[in-house]
Order: sequence, then C-alpha cells, then structure tokens
Amino acid sequence: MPTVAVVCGSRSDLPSLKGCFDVLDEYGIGWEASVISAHRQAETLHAYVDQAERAGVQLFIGAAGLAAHLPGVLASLTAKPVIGIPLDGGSLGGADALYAVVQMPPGVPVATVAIGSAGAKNAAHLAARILALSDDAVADRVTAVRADQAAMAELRIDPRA
Ligand code: RP5
Repeated sequence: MPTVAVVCGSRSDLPSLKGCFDVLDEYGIGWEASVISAHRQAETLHAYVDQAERAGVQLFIGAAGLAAHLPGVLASLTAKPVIGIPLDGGSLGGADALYAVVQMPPGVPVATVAIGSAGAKNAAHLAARILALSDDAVADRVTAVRADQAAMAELRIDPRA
C-alpha cells in the first residue's frame, strides 16, 4: 500500500519528477505515481483521490506546469497534506506554475517547493519529514540523510576536491 501518492498533470512532467521518486526510495517510503490532469480529467482526479485515501495514502504530492491547478485541486479534495511542485515547462520559466501553486486561499494549503527538479527532490524530503512525525523508521532515515548531507558539505570544502 503506498503512503505517498504523486500526481502530475502530464506525461511530459515525468522526467522532472525522477529526483522525487529517487528520494522517496531513499527514505524507504512507499509511493505510487499517476498522470491525471486537473483540467482535462477533473472527474478522474476526484475519483483517484477518493480511492487513494481509502487505500491508506497519507500525503499527496502534486506536480504541474503552466496554469498549475493540480496541487490546489488535490488540496480541495483531501484533508491530507499536499505538497505542490511547480514545473518549468512554459515560456514563463515556471513562474506561472509557481504563482498558481503557492497562492492558495486561506484554509486550503499547498506546501509549495521550488520550481522544477530541485523542488521535486525537496517535495520528497518534506514528505519524509512530515511522515517522520508518526513513523519511527522514516524518522531514523531523516536523521541519517541529514548526517550524510553534513558529511558531504564537509567534503566540499576539501581544497584538494
Ligand atoms: C500542465 O500542462 C501539465 O502539468 C504540463 O506541465 C503542462 C503541459 O502538458 P502537456 O500539454 O505536455 O500534456 O497541465
């Protein structure tokens, strides 16, 4: 049973999300990914969220570009945490998607990460930190990943590197 449901608006979004999937794997978090457009498949999206919640999904990650309403619509359909990834597929370099994802009205929050691949990785890191509040195994992995990051930062100041 997946703990995290990742939904993106188009197959064209999938390459940007590889880092998200890799990081979720790094934490040992079960996930499933779906391509469902909020604009083109609204009823399918509604049905998917119902089914995912019944299957035990604890957190949703939504990713979309252009007028990126998918994460916000996810947040309208569930009381679970929603993390939004604005993608950079359009002529505005992702600023369009960023504004669409981050500017949610009060009471319907979407935790918005950076544009594109960097944000996709952070969506998974943030998901891990949220899930770690109630999952000791994930909490241990969060601690380990942070220690790895600190060790890597120390390596980077080695003048021989
Ligand atoms: C958004 O429109 C999708 O998330 C994608 O980023 C963008 C373009 O979609 P396609 O035309 O490639 O399907 O809804």
